[in-house]
Amino acid sequence: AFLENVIAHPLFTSGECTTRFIDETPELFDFPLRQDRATRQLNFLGEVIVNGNPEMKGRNAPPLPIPRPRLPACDRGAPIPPGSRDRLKEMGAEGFSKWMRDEPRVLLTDTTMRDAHQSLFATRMRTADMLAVAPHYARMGADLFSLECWGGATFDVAMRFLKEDPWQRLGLLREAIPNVLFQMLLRGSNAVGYTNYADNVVRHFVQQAARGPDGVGGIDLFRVFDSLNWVDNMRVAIDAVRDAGALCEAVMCYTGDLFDSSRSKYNLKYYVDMARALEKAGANILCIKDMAGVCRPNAVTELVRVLREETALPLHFHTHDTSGISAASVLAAVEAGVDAVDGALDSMSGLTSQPSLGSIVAALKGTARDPKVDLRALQSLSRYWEGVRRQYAPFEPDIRAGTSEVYRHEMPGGQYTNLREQARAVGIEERWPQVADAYAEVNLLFGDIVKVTPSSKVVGDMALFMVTNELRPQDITDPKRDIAFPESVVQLFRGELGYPPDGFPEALQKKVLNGLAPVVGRAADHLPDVDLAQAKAALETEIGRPVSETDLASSLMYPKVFRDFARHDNQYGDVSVLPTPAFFYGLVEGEEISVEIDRGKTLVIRLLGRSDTDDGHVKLFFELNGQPRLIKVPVAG
Ligand code: 3PY
Ligand code: ZN
Repeated sequence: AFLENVIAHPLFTSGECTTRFIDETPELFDFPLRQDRATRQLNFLGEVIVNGNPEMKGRNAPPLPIPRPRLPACDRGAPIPPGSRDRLKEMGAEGFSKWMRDEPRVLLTDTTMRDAHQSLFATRMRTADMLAVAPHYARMGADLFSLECWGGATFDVAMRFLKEDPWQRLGLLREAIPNVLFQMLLRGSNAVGYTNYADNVVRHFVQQAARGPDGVGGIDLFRVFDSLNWVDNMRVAIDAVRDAGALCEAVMCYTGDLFDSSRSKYNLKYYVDMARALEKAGANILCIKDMAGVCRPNAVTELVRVLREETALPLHFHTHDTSGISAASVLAAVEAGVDAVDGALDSMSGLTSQPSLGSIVAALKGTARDPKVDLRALQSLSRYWEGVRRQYAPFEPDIRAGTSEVYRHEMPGGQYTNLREQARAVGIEERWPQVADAYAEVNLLFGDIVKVTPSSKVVGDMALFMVTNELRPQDITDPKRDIAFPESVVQLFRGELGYPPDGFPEALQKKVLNGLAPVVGRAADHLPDVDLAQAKAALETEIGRPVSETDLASSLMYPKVFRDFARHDNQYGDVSVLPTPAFFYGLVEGEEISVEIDRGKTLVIRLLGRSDTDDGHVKLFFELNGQPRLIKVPVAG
């Protein structure tokens, strides 16, 4: 236990400990009476088997057992070919950016491990499923431009629902895939949260993300956006990314319709001005982020053509397939000269996710922009994801086809499944079409704003509020009608997320704020820097263990979620190593799983049977590495 404490201590891991480390670090001698790791894993499994994973409340488990996803054939020990990350190391961010612009091939990003599952099954994909295939990616996907595998909603969902450490995911993936760029989605001053953070918290977060846990290496390409397209709210993040030596991809969120003269706010000039401002702010790459999937082929053609003329930066196009025809826009963007595009591997594509990467590759074969990647390799990776996706069936909404309605409601693909979740949680899932209509109405009430996390969450909150309270737009604007607006709406109109370039509609702002003063300038300008050393010390005292810089970053982003996660981790240990069906659905009698709790240390667990007791417990009979083990689980009230 002493050695474990030493190894886990942040001073030791940072390499900054001196010979006085042991004398001056009394907590090294704290040996809490903790159950061993195997028992804690069995306790967790016991809880899930008897009481269910809390995440499964109200959902039906798929028929069990679920067949194990089949990994593609690949020599996991073969040398790893050089990839885009090696190129970045060689050229530096600026040289890399020039290389991108001059490259005739269109470059491909695979979003499977971030946006695709965020958009298809509420961000629930677990580390274990990513890690299993990571060595294959390093060898079979080495031609890819980048893997979007972190950030966005994955950060809080990992801790909140999956009870795993997002930093650990990043570090383990990094170790397995040293050659391809890792890309994350960063919400500017909102970092990976839903509100502005103090500038030094954002800087600290970016530093940690670029370094990775224990300095193993982390994110190489940060896609930075602001939920109201407000460049001033992106500068701190942009500077931090550049200071870290990583690639800074700055985003223009695409909204509305470039060619709709009745809605001229988001016209070509709007994007050109923004692109110029981002280039000046220090971007290495520009992203057209079509988060809802409403950027029509003619619009993207014009944008790419003009933006490539007006700036010296390479362009990256991101879209969602909610309409069912987003590949037309991707192909149009490629034809117009876009430098990189996003897609998801076939089995994780379509619907609210990205268009199919494999089909994009096939469609461009033999053209001047042929991406020249190994399509067969991508297809076999996709077959693995198909098996993985089956495990998450209860988290998929019942959407079977593309829908042209997206052009009206403009809901981001990454929000769609989450908002449906929220609707389900408040018991109005069957009124979903009304929620979608209300979403479009709220957008107009709010002055036709950019809708992307977190502004989209506010629009979603308001839409749910209107549907549950049977409110129409005229009720909202009626000066004589009192409305208790949701907290997030008040925050938005106060400017806590920033402001759209033309502000919010004045009359509604006045009504929502009800006498509250709006924030002047950037909200983050009013947030004092956090004393990081003090916050860390306080956290260590509170949770009774040494905390790392990445723990600190998690706690600064999500204080309560992090503490709940730390408590869970203390009680049950690292449950990210459990196979996904066992984590969500428990084990069926006779089922056996093997769980690698540490490198080279594997537990073989089999559920032999169960019996109910008359004192409100269930006895579970396990076999652990061949030895019988009994676990008594209280039945939850
Ligand atoms: C996120 O911020 O999580 C998004 O996916 C925005 O598109
Ligand atoms: Zn997206």
